[in-house]
Amino acid sequence: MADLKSTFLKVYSVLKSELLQDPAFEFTDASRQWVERMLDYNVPGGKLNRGLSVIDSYRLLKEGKELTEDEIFLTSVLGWCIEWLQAYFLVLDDIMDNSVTRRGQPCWFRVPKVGMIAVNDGVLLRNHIPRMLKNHFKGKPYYVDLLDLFNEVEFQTASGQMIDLITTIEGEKDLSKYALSLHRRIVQYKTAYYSFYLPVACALVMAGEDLENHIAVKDILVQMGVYFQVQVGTDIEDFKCSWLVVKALELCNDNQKKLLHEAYGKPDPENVAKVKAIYKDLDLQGVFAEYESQSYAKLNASIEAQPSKAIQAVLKSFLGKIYKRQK
Ligand code: GPP
Ligand code: MG
Ligand code: MG
Ligand code: MG
Repeated sequence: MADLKSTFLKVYSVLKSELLQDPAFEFTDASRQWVERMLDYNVPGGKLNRGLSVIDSYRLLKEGKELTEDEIFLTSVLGWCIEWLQAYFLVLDDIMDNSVTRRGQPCWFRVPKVGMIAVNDGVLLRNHIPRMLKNHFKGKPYYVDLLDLFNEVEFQTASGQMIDLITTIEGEKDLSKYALSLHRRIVQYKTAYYSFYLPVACALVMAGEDLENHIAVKDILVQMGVYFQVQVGTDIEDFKCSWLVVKALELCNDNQKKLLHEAYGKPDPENVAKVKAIYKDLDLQGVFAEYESQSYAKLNASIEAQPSKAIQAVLKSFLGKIYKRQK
């Protein structure tokens, strides 16, 4: 595993140096240094789960057959394209959310002398993806499918980001606008497609599969992505439409509703504590445990209905990673 990660990181260096010598642009030392620093700051610093899961998924699709060096390299390139996509989203999202830190360091736009140049850096990160795909996949029969896949997923994510942003405005006016269906839509589009579906879709395309034949696989992965967000999202201070607040609004009495409306979205610890106390009174932990086991059972059944054992293995590997507390 540690070995796979170091191989993966070596591919990052290769991709970076190709981008820094892109013949379509005449780099100067200063511009090359800017891009290099920007990439090192924003691309490889996360957990790399999304990128690494392209290689894992492809291996499972090949039913454990040893991958060739070429296959490892190409799946790594696709994995890095996803990491680049994520870097692009996060650089811009941090500006939109006026965030302070990301991955334990200041957000890129807060670094001295960066500021709003970060907007253009986001655009560059996004443009690097088709350049890497062109460098390594042009001429493959599935090249256009890869371009199409990245375009589709980017569109879905930007649309999810939009509903996230406009819902927060509505919610500030009227918390009751937050409902489970809306919450689902936001996390589905904003994160599930690029985080869960995209890595497996990349592996399927590389394995020669037609994505049109795998709509059920997409649905299962998107469901897992939604569940994953439910599991991690809290965001009381940010006025976020999280599963917890939506569920609380559904279950609370009038008095609790009044308290929630007063305290939700306020940054001070007293109000956050009030919201948490209501969550506790409503036994949201128990409600969540119930939701968790139901969704696990449902996903497991959908996975077992998949005709291909190899695809079942890919999906089960994702399921096992996110439902850690399940046996
Ligand atoms: C992060 O959501 C947002 C995205 C991953 C999508 C951004 C899409 C763009 C087109 C810019 P978040 O703000 O809830 O997450 P975090 O807490 O990590 O900032
Ligand atoms: Mg954010
Ligand atoms: Mg955001
Ligand atoms: Mg968040």
